[in-house]
Amino acid sequence: DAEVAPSSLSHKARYACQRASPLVCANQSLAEEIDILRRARELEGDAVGTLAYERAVAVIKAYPHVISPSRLESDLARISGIGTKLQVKIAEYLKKGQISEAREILASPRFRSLSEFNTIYGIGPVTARQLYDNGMSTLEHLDSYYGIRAHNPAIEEQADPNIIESRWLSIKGMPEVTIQVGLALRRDLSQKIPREEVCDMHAIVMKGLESLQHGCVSTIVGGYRRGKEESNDVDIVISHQDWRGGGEKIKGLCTKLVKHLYDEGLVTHVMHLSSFRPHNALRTGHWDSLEKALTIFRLPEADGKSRIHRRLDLIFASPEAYWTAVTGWTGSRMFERDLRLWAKDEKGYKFDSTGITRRHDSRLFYPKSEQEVFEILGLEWVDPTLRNT
Ligand code: TTP
Ligand code: MN
Ligand code: MN
Ligand code: MN
Repeated sequence: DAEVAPSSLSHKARYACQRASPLVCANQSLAEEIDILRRARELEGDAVGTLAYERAVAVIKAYPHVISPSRLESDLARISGIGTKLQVKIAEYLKKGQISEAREILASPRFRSLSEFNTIYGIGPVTARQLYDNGMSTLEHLDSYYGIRAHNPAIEEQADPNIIESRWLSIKGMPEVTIQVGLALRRDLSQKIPREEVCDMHAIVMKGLESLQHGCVSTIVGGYRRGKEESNDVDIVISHQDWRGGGEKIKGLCTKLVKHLYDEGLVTHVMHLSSFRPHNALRTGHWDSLEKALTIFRLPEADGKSRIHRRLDLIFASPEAYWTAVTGWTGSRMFERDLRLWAKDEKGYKFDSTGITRRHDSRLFYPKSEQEVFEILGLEWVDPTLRNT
């Protein structure tokens, strides 16, 4: 057996946040085959089917033994999330090394187009289907529909700093501008980011931040923190070391940092910028919101060679929300979903990136570490590298 999970985390536990899910699991190719079935449902907008297959993949990702026909029958089939339909598919995989439905999906022109469209920043499943249903099937079709020329400096580069404000406004609430940028930069943005470059980006962002506000703290979250060798973007959660009064030092810093990085030529596009949201009913009196910027970033030229555009997400949290933000942005998506479900259904807490609230008395919790987040929620510690559910 490949991976040995810490003994306290049972692979049979009901919630993904109670299980150990390594980056590469004992049945990796089976998990990937079933993920194709999930992808097809997701692209077609079948929410129930998507979740069912997502849960199935999650159970397999936490299953510590190589699955054999006898294990399937005697053990795996008894785990909730693996229904009869899925058992048939797994049995087929064990016999033939593939699932025929997955092969059919991969060969389908509609699936291919929707998949390809969905790789573009700004194009989700709904837009992908609309475009396909309007007769478009290739990225070149999208280029002409969205007015992307082979070379489009206005979108590829942002040379004039004076238009940054209007560009921010134009991108906010205008999904088609995001898609134009996504299409124009697709050759860059489709390339994965190695860990070393993630660290270089993090270091340069923090250097800029230090020049604006001394004493900030940060954690690189997302897939990088879960141990992925290559990431699709860089996610950084930022706060301030001062537990008292640190919130004031963080407020408004997101916009300041983005402007600073833009002036330095590091941030080239701002796809989304949000500051404080109105407080939520359960968390009055508490600075409960996160400031967030979704940007495109490019490292400075090195040895006369220009670097490629990368996606960079910056999340600012008040000190009391720092560890819930780190937990909430580490992922995976399924892990986060089950964390919220577990907190709500099993513990009577509301958990999200902005904090933890006990429902019956609205008490707020301010965890001082990520371990404390798990303790408050009554969960065993799960290392970030075991959250690849
Ligand atoms: P992503 O950056 O989308 O995904 P990832 O880092 O797991 O993998 P990669 O970037 O390599 O594809 O999201 C990171 C985490 O942040 C994810 O667990 C969910 C969370 N998240 C939010 O809470 N809100 C958001 O709006 C987004 C986009 C992500
Ligand atoms: Mn680093
Ligand atoms: Mn990410
Ligand atoms: Mn991200």
